Amino acid sequence: MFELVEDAAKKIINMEVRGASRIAKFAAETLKRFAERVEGNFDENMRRAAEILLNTRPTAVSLFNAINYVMGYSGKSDEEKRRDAIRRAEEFIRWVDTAKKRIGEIGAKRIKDGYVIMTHCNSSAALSVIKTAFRQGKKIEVIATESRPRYQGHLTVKELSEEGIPVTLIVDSAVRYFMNDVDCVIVGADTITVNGALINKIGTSQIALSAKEARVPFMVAAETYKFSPKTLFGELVVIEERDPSEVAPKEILSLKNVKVRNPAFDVTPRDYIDLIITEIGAIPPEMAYIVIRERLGYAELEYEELKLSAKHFD
Ligand code: RUB
Repeated sequence: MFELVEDAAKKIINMEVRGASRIAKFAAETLKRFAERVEGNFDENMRRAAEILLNTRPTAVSLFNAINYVMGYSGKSDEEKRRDAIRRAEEFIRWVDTAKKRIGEIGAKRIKDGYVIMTHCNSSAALSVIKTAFRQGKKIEVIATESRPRYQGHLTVKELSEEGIPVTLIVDSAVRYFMNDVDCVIVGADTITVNGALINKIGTSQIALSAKEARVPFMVAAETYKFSPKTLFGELVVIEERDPSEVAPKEILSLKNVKVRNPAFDVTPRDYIDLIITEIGAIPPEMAYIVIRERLGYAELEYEELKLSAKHFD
């Protein structure tokens, strides 16, 4: 019965399914499929399924928010709970799709004709902004970093090439070299903390630093389910550190006195961020607290509930 969930978890761990919003949507879809089929004690089995999914990748809060959203089901009987869990999963899936479209529309207003835009990694939200601006007839160009060690930049250039958008691929270390040619930077988000900091693909903070120094606006495209309620209650975001074999070959890894580190994400402080483009508007990073309280609906009174789910899921 748990095979379905375990298979899905494997796909997230090996990055067959990757990117914060795809992971979140996939988790909601998996919980929906599981809820449709599960037999026996509904609560207990759903909780186990949720735990398996949550223990895949630690950094993107979208996964936690997706799971927490579906697990907020209620009902008197198992059948009622099943129906409500399915309904909530479908609601979350719709949220992912409509938010992305809206972010594209809002963000495109910040892109002028003739702009050169730099992006990092492969963010569906950032690309939604870029594609929407292009579809509106704006002549734009993109500079995409390769995003070592997993080369998500290759996915970005393929996607943009298919859309007909001119794109230049650069190595991550060439960011400052090209920054003077750039009109704005747009990246995605894995998590936005309560103090407005951004957690995104490793290298994002170097790009933000370089953009600030060159006076280039740095924008983040992030659905509101990328905002972290846990950080409102003081928890720190766990930065995933992946296997060193992704970074260096065996002959390097086996050298004496050499350590190879492979953090997958880094933290960009809010002072480096001009704007966060969400589905509810383009907001300054200082608004993160309001998003978590007013939009996601987490207030202090609900902390116990959140802690409960966190305890189950961590
Ligand atoms: C992907 C990454 C993306 C964000 C946002 O990292 O850092 O910028 O997840 O993506 P990984 P989206 O490849 O390690 O998952 O906007 O599609 O949610």
